[in-house]
Amino acid sequence: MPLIPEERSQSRNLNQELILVNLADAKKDFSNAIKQKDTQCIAIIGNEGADMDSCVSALCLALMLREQSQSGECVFPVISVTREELLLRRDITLLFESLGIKADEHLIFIDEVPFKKLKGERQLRLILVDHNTPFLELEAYADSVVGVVDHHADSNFPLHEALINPALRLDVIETVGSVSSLIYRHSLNSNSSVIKDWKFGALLSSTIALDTDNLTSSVTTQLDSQALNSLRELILDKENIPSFEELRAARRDIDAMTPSELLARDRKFYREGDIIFGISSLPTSLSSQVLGEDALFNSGGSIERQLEVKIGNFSSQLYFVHCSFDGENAWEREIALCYVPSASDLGDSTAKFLESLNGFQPQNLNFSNNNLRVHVYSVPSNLSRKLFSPKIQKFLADSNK
Ligand SMILES: [Mn+2]
Repeated sequence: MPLIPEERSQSRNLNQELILVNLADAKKDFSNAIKQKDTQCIAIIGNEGADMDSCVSALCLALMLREQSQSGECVFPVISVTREELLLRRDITLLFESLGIKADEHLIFIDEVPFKKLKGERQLRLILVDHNTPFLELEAYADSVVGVVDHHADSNFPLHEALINPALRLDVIETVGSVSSLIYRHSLNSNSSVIKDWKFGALLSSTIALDTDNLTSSVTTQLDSQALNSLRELILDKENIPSFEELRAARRDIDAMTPSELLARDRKFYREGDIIFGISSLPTSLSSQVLGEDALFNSGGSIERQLEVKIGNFSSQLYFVHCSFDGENAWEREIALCYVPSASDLGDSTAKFLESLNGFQPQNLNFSNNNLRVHVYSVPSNLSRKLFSPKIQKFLADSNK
């Protein structure tokens, strides 16, 4: 059903339209499939941070898998945030705009997918990209996960086996700089026609460049280099594709964002036992931005009404803000710990734990009132969020014992 009929695809200019036509078809097929009871709805979805890797990998993989889907199956990509939240990711909006990808015509957002209904009708299948355990919002649909393509540590999350078409079975977790490189490799063996569209190359190459800092970052692997170099050949003569520098600047562009947009922009939630904690990332220093007059925390919208940061039915008990920025001489990082002081001892014990960590220097930026306490630390510059969050998870797991 979702296969592009032969006549139609030939009547169009393959190099111009294929990605846009197929994304629009995916959206239409999705709208029909969710109204029926007998169609398997196979959602390809990135992680909740909805960075470019998550969004682009979901789009490109879905486009390829659609060509291999059978009747009774509807494969579609899902942007893992709302339409409003996507606007806060200016690297992605810049890239999509330059390629003619429009929210209304081409994209399906997480809040448009009736997950509960689809699960109830046993129609739901999830293929996770750029993560391999369903994030909090999708926790209730864990038993619908049928596939993963990822580069994070393998959580050995069990895949549901009641699939479907063997062509759609994917269980790929490899340490590479970008999931988009894995998607590129998949395209080499896929006979897919969408890869003939230069926009496919533009999407994946932009993402790999950002994820690997143009192949200079330590996460870069041979596959990333090979993928980026080959993909760039496909788009050599194309104009209007934003450059690596433009995309990187757009990624860091937080101009005119409100405090709560800043926090929402790249937020993730984690669960450890009964405890839920959130982490936001900022491309700026807390020291310069925060706890001053235009404060992120003590302004009216203070850390989203004193830490009642909610996702669905959950409310997070601890909240971290992870900051990465160009310091005076080098790349620097800071972490703020925020919590409601009266709620439990958890915040205080977490503060003690952070102080015990190597390289955590408490800063004189702490903020406290009856409703909110904030501790700020300067931390080692190599402490990415990916490295930091497991430390917190382990600490919380140990304190649960
Ligand atoms: Mn990624």
